[in-house]
Amino acid sequence: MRDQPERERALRILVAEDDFTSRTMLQAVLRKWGLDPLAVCDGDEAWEALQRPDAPRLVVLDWNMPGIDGIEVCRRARGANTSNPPYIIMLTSKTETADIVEGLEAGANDYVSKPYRSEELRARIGVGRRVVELQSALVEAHNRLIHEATHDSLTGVLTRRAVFERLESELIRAGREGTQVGVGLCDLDHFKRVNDTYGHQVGDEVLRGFVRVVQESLRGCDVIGRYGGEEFLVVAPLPPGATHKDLFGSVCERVAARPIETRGGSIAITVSIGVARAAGPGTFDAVISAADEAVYRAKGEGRNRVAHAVPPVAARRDA
Ligand code: GH3
Ligand code: MG
Ligand code: MG
Ligand code: MG
Repeated sequence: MRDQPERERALRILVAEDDFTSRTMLQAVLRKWGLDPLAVCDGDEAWEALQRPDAPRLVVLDWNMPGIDGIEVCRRARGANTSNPPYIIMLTSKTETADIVEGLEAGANDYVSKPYRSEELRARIGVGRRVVELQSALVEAHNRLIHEATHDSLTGVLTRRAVFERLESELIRAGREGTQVGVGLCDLDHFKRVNDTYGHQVGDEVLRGFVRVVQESLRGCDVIGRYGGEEFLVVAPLPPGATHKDLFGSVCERVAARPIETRGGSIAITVSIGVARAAGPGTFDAVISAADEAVYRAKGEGRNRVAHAVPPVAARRDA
C-alpha cells in the first residue's frame, strides 16, 4: 500500500463532526466518492490530526464541536507555518452572511451550509482536490529547483555558491560559540592525466567515485561542495580542542587506498588537501586563501598528502 502512487490511492480527507449520525453519513458518502475519510468527533482531535506529518490535506470541518470549535481549528491551521496547508471546507448549520464571512476570514477555503446538497458538496470537494494537487505539484517543483540550484549536477555535492554560503554561516556560528571551522580544499592529483588517458567521460566517473569515497569519511555535520573542476571544498566544524588531522588524514588515505571502478577499468587516484581553520565573521576570504596556499604546499611536497595552514585565521576586529 505504501508504494502505491499518490494518484491511485484514495485521497484522504479529514471529517470533523461531533454529531454521530451526520458524521457516519458523511463518511459513507465520501467513501462512495472514492475518498478515504478520517473521522474525528471534536475540534481538539481535528487539530491533533492536522499536525501529524501525514495529515490529510482536505478537511470537512463542522463549526460547533466540543473542545476547540471549527473556527479555532481554521485559525490554527492558517497560523501554522507549512508549505502544504490543508484545504478546509466548513460544513455548518450556521447560515448567516456574517457567519460565512467569519468562517472564511478565519481561514476556511470554502463554506457549505447544512443541510447540504450532496452533489454540491461533491463538486466543492472536487475543487479542493484540484487545489491540493496543484499545490503539491508546485511545492515539489519548487523543492526540485532549489535542489538543482544548490547541487552540482555531475557529482551531487553542493555547488560552489551553496558550500560558500554554508562556510559563511558556520564561521559566524563558530565565532558566536567560541569554536572553529576547518576547511579542507581537496585537489585531485594529476587529474588531467586521467582525462588524457581514459577520456573525459571516465574522468567524470572518477570525480563521482572520488566524492563517494570522501563522503564515507565525513561526519554528519561536515559538508562537501564543488569548488571548481577537480577541486572540492569540505567544511568541517571543529569542537573545542579538536583538530582535523584525523578527518582529512583519513580522507587522503582512503582515496589513495580505494581505486575508482569505471567503464575504463579500475583507476587509482590520490588527492592533495590544504586545511585551514578559522572562526568568526570576516574570516571567509582569509581561510579560503590559507587553504589554497596549503594545497599548493601539499602539491610541492609530493602530493597525496594533507598540509595544514597554521596558525588559525583570526577574526577581524572590525567585522
Ligand atoms: P595537479 O596534481 O597539479 O592538481 O594536476 P591536475 O592535472 O589535477 O591539475 P590541472 O589543473 O592541470 O588539471 C585539472 C584537470 O581537471 C583539467 C580539466 O580538464 C579537468 N577537469 C575539470 N573539470 C572536469 C570535469 O568536470 N570532468 C572531467 N572529466 N575533467 C575535469
Ligand atoms: Mg457540531
Ligand atoms: Mg586543480
Ligand atoms: Mg588537480
